[in-house]
Amino acid sequence: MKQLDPSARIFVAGHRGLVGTAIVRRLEAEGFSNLLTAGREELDLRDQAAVDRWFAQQRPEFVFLVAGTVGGIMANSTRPAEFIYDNMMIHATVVQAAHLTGVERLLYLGSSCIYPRHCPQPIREEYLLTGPLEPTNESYAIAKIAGIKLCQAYRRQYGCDFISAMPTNLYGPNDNFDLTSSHVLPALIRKFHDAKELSARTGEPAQVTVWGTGSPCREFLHVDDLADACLFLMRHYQRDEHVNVGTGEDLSIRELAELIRSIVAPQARILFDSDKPDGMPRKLLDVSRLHELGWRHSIDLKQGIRQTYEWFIAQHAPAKVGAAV
Ligand code: GFB
Repeated sequence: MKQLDPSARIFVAGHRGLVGTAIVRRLEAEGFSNLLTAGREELDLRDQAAVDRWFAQQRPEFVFLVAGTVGGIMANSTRPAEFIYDNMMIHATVVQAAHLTGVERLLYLGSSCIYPRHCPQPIREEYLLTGPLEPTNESYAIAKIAGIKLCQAYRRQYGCDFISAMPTNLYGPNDNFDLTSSHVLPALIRKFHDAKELSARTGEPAQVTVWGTGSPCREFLHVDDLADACLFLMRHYQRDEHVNVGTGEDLSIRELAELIRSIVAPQARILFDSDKPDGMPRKLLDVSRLHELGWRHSIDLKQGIRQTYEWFIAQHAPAKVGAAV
């Protein structure tokens, strides 16, 4: 069997996203020289015929399936049709084309929202499909569950070596900082940064509105740790059960807001808008399967937020680099 060595032909599906950019960065740093990518304008991953043609021409040997329509709680609840259609189609076309062209191994990336809303915590892999889903992201979760089942079905019927990883909430460079569609961590970085800037201009006290009650808990993994885990699993994991990927530690949204405030804008006041949804009360992953395989995360949350804030400033307010961090 072909190994994942630097000459392997590797397709990173979704190479412009938060996860895809981190995987490409990591593969390039390790000297992989045969990376295959395709932008949206070149290849619509929802189009089976186009995806089949692309695979037949490019002949990837390994595939990181990290493409999809993603977003935070508001985007998920207001655009459920896009979340279910785009993701189900993308997963199905890529898995089918990978099977037809004899891809050696494919890693499919899901999400921790696949688990029931009222799961025992921490969440073990076997709790999948044991209860109703969280309504704010049901469409996305159904598509992600279908992706796991696709990989398992192709393994069972055709012997394909397709594996699945379920990451917890992610953050890092190249995240989406748009306040209507982003996840909480980049949203709060932007809100505290903007509040500090506004206060400096107007002399008014800085204040930030956090959605919901602040009581839900979330676990956060830096995307460079996720990329490391994806390579680890691609190299060492060949079973059909999906694997949780996280840190095994969580904090409340209130604590997260206080942590980001301490890094970005220590003077700012925090308000809560309880008209906005809380979503899942808690979704802490049990990561013992991954630990037993021999992988652990290495980027501490505070350090990761600092680094992400530096990236944000360099991208969004380059003139102020150094001054604000
Ligand atoms: O990160 P987030 O949008 O998604 O929200 P989920 C997490 C929590 O942070 C929720 C609160 O309780 C939000 O109400 N929050 C507070 C905020 N302030 C903000 C803010 O300014 N922006 C945002 N976005 N949230 C998503 C799912 O769930 O997680 C997806 O919708 C996916 O399907 C993803 O699984 C990883 O963690 O609630």
